[in-house]
Amino acid sequence: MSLSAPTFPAVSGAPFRVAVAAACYNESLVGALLDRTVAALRKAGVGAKKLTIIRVPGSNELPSAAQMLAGSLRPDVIVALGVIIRGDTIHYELISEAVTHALQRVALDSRVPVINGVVVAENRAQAAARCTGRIDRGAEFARAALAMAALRRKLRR
Ligand code: RBF
Repeated sequence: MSLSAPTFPAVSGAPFRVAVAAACYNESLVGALLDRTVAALRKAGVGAKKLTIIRVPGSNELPSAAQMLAGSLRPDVIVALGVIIRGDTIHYELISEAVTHALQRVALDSRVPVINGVVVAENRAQAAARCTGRIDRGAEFARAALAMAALRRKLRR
């Protein structure tokens, strides 16, 4: 994962409905990631009533949750948050790859952008740097979400 955060213009979140699905596995890390994502969305203007947050057991459940959210709420964008740590699972590669592909599939099938906010890390320290440390992945995911929500609104037929 790159350390250089993408730079794109700030987008106001005021017009958008945003749904966030967050895994409970590695709770302290995902909880911090969720707090940072929500803080950045709110700071960008997403109203409290336009923000839906649901929790699922682990990252493996994020694609189904995203699919359900896309079908029921029809939000402008979905953010899927999780933390997968190599040492914690022998099927680390399998889960992270499967989740990545499935989130993309949900986005393409539902036409609702899905932000892949699953932090995949070699170890707990690396994951902590991205969720609670100086690398603010939460804010990055929030910015990506609003950029995609704005793009969808602009180009949607
Ligand atoms: N879920 C995560 O979000 N991150 C993990 O690092 C993680 N490690 C797991 C390790 C093992 C051995 C197992 C069985 C599950 C793990 N899960 C993890 C949970 C997984 O995403 C899912 O919730 C369960 O497999 C139930 O489908």
